[in-house]
Amino acid sequence: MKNSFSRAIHLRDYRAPAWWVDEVELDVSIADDGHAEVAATLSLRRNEAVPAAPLQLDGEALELLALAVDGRALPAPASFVRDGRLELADLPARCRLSTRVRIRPDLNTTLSGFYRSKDGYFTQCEAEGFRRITWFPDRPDVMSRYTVTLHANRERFPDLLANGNRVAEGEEEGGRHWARWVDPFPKPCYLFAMVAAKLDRLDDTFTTASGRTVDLAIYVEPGKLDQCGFAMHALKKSMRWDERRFGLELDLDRYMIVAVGDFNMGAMENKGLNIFNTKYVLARPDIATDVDYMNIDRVVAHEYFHNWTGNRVTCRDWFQLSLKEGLTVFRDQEYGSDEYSRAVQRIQEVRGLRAAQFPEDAGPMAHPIRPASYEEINNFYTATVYEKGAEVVRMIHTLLGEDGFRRGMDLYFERHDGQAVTCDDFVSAMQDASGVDLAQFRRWYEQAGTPRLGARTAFDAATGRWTLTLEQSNPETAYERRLQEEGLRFERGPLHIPVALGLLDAHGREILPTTVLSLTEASGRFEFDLSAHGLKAAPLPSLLRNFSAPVALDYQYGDSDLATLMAHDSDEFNRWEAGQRLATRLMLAGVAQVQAGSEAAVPDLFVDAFAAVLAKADADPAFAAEALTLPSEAWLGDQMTVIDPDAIHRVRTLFRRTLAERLRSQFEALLVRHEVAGAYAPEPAAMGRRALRNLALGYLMTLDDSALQLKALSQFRDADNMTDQFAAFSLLAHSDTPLREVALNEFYARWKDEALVVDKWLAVQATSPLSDARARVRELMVHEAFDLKNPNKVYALVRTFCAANPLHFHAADGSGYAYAAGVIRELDPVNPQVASRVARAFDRWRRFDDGRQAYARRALESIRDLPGLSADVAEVVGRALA
Ligand code: B3K
Ligand code: ZN
Repeated sequence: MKNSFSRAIHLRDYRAPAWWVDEVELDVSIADDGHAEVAATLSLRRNEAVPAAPLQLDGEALELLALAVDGRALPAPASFVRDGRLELADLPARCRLSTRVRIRPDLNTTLSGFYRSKDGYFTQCEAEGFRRITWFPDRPDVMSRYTVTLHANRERFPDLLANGNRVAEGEEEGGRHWARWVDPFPKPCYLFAMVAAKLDRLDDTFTTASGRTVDLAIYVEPGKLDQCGFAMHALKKSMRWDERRFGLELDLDRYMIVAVGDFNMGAMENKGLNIFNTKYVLARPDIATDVDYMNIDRVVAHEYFHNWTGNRVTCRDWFQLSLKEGLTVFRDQEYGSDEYSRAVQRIQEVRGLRAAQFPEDAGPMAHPIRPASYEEINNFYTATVYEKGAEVVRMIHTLLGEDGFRRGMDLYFERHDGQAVTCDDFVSAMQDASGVDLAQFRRWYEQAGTPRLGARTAFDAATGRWTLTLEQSNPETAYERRLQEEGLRFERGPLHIPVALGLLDAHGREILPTTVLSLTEASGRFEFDLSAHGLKAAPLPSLLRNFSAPVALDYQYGDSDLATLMAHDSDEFNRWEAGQRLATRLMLAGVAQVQAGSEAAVPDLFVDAFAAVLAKADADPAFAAEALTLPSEAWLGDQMTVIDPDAIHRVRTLFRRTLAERLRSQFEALLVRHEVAGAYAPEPAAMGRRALRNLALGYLMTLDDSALQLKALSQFRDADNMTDQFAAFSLLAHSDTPLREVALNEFYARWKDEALVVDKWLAVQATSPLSDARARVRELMVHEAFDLKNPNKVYALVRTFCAANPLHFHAADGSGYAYAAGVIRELDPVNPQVASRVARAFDRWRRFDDGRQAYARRALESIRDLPGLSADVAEVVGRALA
């Protein structure tokens, strides 16, 4: 943990390392009392390309026992350590440096470095965890070959794993054993991994396109072998997909995935030894929902794809994080689109982007996908770096086309395989391979903020000329203000925005198929000759098809234009988008009415447009489930100058209930029609039908009808799969009826031994709209099911409450804020990374009324003033208060 006064680190200060580490030999011995000794020998070579400088190694929470150069021990090793750095001057240009340290994995609650989870030991090194294992230049541009020998008690830790291939193993005295692993690929230390545990293993093999047979293994806690079949299936699918779509084959003889229950994030792409949160490995029809299956598929693929985009070609420094994350998210999105419905995947991605990234751009943590400065890199594994990063890669794909993009990828690997590079190198490869000028496009990497794209149209019926005027504006964000304070100059300017457009006539027939325009100036005029179509009225534009750029579009669509687009646009994404736009507009009007003291009403036009989607739902149930989902309370709030969570909740509830009343028989018919027969399978068509059916049940449950409640209860009790059980359970748990307690008790009693299902039980209570939600969440903090040390539990209960229950987190009496601040203060000394993620819930605090702001400020200050506050939380809270 760094101290809270640590200064920002700047991209412009990047210097190549003065020393390379060609080889690393690690000898790790886990003692029976829970500590471990790590002996490291680094083969050092001076980097002749930069001026000579002392060797500097990073270390954190290490007890240095011995230090030697070329076998000669240096006395008083601690005297070489200052401010968390071990510095050695006057070393020979090539030498071998040996260190021996003691570490305490049993006490390591940060889950960064080497730590204990249940009965085993695991690592997490990205971004800067390796320095908690041994002294090392902990930066991604130092790439080394690793040989790792692990020693531990054989009975307790039969599985000793590290990256690469096991080359030797043996017995030792005292019931101990050892194993040696060699990773043939040079790698940065953030990709290092080791595991010592007692695990069950699922084995499989995969024959690559070039005919090599690779061993695959998934390791899980004993007794869970029946829960890893799907992850293995996903792994093989993604391996095949990467061969087909990108011509990329696995380079290893052995690929392992280890699942662990205590893990800060989703998963980690360590070379040949991925370590995963159990949430993204374990699945069985009765314990995992369709959404869980889909997430497992995507995360397994994501980590696998990193083997090329991230591991073979890695980042020069952490400012370049989006080089590997944006690109790999783009790749896993494309995988998802090829495996499931492309339109539905796109809708879900954009919904996610708007839920997390747009507010990030609008809040105190705003940063571009390649920030110029940071205090704590772990705070920058953000929606911006990941999801906006993927949007930026997607725009390059849109501008270059599939073939051009593929040539760019090929050139990128040709040039940079085995290197640590920058985002600029990636863009250059894309530009050079395609001939498309991306000079101005690069601004997306350095400019924060969600651009607003204004559109105006004019039509001359006499000549058939239609004109589109586009204007972009790039509002200043918290990021530029901060750069200024840090004395960094920055000029904002227009971005290169690809705008995909189609045109419809008054009957909804397409008269211009999708065309991509490039807006490169602050404003641009685009003319179209439509005389051939003999139009009497202006055409209806379908703008920003498939969400061709991560911008906020301002165009004055009429309500009936939106209804036409909803019904007829050939671009499925924009069919969905039109519905969201219409719903957002009408619901915000309702909020204004409520605020003015009158009652909101749901216009007939909206019910009719909605009914039209319902009528066509059978053609594509997965799409219909998306199109019939109203914009979230958080999204509605983000559109307001001052967010009013109570009025928003009231109006959204009213809209849902009105739709249910008016379309009751249609919803009931869906329930019957889309019953999925046969055994559960996480397969796209069935998933879509379950989603639609459970959406219908959700609407019907707003009617407070006891017959429907009993229907939900029997679905809850009788479902043979978690998707249907969980859908009914959530609805019952959020209903103000006696069945609520019945469902909560039965669900817990049935699943209390399945940690991931208990997380669902917690999360459902955290999102409850009922009036006792806050009291319940507080009570659950001391329930046996909760554990502050386990990130999944904190995310399920605390973060879900703060991030997904705006009604109660933003309670007018400040109790939600006080609760969150209390948890953050308690969590910070335990696990700063997780505490910091929870603290992000305060990002929007200035968007609320004065009363709420006063409470939020007090809560934030109480965190800021915590003695010994971590750098992680200090950065987030400091920015929020700035
Ligand atoms: N690369 C890891 C994330 C590491 C986060 C460190 N705080 C997982 C991923 O993006 O695939
Ligand atoms: Zn990733």
